[in-house]
Amino acid sequence: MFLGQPLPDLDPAPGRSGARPRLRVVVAGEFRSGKSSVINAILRQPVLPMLSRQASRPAFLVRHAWEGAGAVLLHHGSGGTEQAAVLDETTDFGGAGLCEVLVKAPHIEGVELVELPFPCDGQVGDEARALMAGADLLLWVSIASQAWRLSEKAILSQLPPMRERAVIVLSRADKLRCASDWDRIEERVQREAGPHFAAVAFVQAARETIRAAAADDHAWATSGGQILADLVAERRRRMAPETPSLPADPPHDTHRASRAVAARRQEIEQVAASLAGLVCGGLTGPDGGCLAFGPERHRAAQLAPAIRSYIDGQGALEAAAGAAVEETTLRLGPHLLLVIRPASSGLAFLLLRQDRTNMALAQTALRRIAADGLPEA
Ligand SMILES: Nc1nc2c(ncn2[C@@H]2O[C@H](COP(=O)(O)OP(=O)(O)OP(=O)(O)O)[C@@H](O)[C@H]2O)c(=O)[nH]1
Ligand SMILES: [Mg+2]
Repeated sequence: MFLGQPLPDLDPAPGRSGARPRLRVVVAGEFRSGKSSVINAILRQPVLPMLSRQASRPAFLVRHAWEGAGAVLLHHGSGGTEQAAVLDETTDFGGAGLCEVLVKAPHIEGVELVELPFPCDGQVGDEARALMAGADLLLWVSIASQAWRLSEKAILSQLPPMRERAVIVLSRADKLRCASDWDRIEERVQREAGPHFAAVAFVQAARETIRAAAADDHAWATSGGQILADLVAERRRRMAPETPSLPADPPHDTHRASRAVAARRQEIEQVAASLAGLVCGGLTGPDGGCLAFGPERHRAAQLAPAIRSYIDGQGALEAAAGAAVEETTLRLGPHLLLVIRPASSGLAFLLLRQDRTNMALAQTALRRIAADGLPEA
């Protein structure tokens, strides 16, 4: 059996009682892949201890609470709950199936972060599969230097299709030797694990980085925790009942949309949804139409013609350099970045808020959007 104990209050269909449901983020991955560290990086504080030496440990559920922060509740399969004095490497979980931890972390309000314990023999049971499949967002953690092993593929292949709700998080990126290792690994994971995940993210969640992140925005960004926290918050906003719906498609798009374009839009929206910091994006077609996406997609329709004429002007540059322009990045004002790539059908672009964007993620997303192009309407 995968989990040593039954999990009280943690059923496959997350508890949705109360006025505002919580977004359930399930953090899963093989033994010692870095799950607890990813949660700590998101939280910006070292909440979960490293417990690899303990043969049996509960699942963890961490959530924000203004009152009672610091409480550690041990839930037993029998229905009983007791409070643990501390949460560290020495905590005796007493056979509890679920350890619920309350922390002061308002940036994850309305979210529960769940770590599933994976045993070292790699056996994954029905209960774990159901919890992963039922996640609002699955963060699958894999060690960057050896990411996406056959054993991981075997686990993910047993889940129902959930690509738009799943991100692969590559841990210990701080241990990679150089930037080209990041690119090489990202490309391979993108290629081999792409059918399972909407995005790839790197984390550098060494203990000292997480400790520094508590008071240092730069350290938080470096850890990779901030970008994941942004993604989580963005998903939470989308499920909140009071969240206004995305702006309607511009009439231009709606009239032109063939079934193929509609399907393509859905694919692109899934990629875009995992990009924190995205203002809007566009993919132009051979006939000059623009498939606009992102939270402020109406801005993309206005940007597209201006970008096209700007790129047209690069012909002389390409002729002089003897090489095609692969990607263009423009800084617009202090906070906005516009990244443009030629697409098979025209061009693809993303308008991004620089302070909230992981550029590696954004460039990968843009490459993917550009490569597939836009079908004819
Ligand atoms: N340098 C570095 N160390 C990391 C990183 N992520 C995890 N570690 C270390 O790797 C070890 C295992 O990390 P955990 O976060 O406990 O991994 P886990 O998947 O929760 O482990 P189990 O719950 O035991 O399966 C710890 O010593 C961490 O400090 C990282 O991004 N960088
Ligand atoms: Mg752990």
